[in-house]
Amino acid sequence: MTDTRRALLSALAAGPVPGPELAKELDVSRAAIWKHIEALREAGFDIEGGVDGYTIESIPDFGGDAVAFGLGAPYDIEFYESIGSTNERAREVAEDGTTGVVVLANEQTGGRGRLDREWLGPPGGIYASILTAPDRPPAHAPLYTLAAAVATVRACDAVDVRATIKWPNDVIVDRKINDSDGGGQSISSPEKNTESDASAGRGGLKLAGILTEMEGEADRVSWLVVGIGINANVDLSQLPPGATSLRAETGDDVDRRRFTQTMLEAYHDFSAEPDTILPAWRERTSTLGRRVRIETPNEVIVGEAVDITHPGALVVETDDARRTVHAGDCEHLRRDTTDDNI
Ligand code: BT5
Repeated sequence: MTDTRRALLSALAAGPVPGPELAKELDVSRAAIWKHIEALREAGFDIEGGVDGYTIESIPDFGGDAVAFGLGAPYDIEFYESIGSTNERAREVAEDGTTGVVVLANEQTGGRGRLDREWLGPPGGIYASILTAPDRPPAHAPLYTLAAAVATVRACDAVDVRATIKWPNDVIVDRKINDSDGGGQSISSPEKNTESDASAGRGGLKLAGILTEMEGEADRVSWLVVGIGINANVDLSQLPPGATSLRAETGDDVDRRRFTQTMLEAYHDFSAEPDTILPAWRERTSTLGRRVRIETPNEVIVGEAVDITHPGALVVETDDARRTVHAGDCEHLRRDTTDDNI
């Protein structure tokens, strides 16, 4: 998306603006404005050209221009109906030094999880890779994974899906927590994945995952790509066991445009004030206070998760020590168990 297109969308978001005024404001010709208006119409915007100027009557459900329209964060959106992996594309974009770009897709055909695992990306999802270059040391990168998780949970709040974060990178819907909430917070789940429900006690149903990749020099990140995959308007039949989607949780399609905007705006706010990330994460995690089993490349650690420390390490009290775990796969164990084999 060009700067002009972004400026045009933000000018139009403020209300009707006459073409000549737009041309002056954006320092381009009237013909250029007209071309952009036509392109927006082709992208699905309904734009009226009245006496007061151009007015946006309706916005498409999803897409690059749709998300950029009224977005309260300074990102350019590069949108694909279908792509292999938005993280892959964001890495390519990063190569020439570009930053401040979100690669966004409706479908992923070669999505990646951590450790070369697969991430299923059926159409109707939200697959977003946020490319930035924060002025921070590479060791701080995990903080941005946590920021993305909190940003996603906040967007879930806005569509009445009560999600929590399972360390380090999963956004989950914990049936047990929801069931015991009683009233206000509880969610209906019209579509059930029985196999998944069986795993709820082990850490809930996975709604979103995050994959953070970066390149850096000794003291500074060169580029950082935070890839977020959200099962939005997707049927459970298209997802692996143990997964859920926003549609399955709410019983209806959600507004992916608004969801993406809320998430990107929250992520941007956290990135601007990294000191706010850990406190916000503590408020929305379901890992702290739980018995957990963490598999790292070298060992299995079982104990109670008691805190998170900068830049995203989990503090676990085992039977004989207090351990700080920087990376691994985490499973929530039932509170009453001492066995690591459930
Ligand atoms: C993750 O890995 O959870 C990170 C997923 C990141 C995906 C985003 S989408 C945008 C961007 N572009 C990419 O190519 N990737 C990022 P991990 O913690 O390793 O979990 C992977 C595991 O989750 C798989 O092995 C499956 O068991 C499960 N899984 C795969 N697809 C899923 C889905 N759609 N929903 C829930 N679980 C899924």
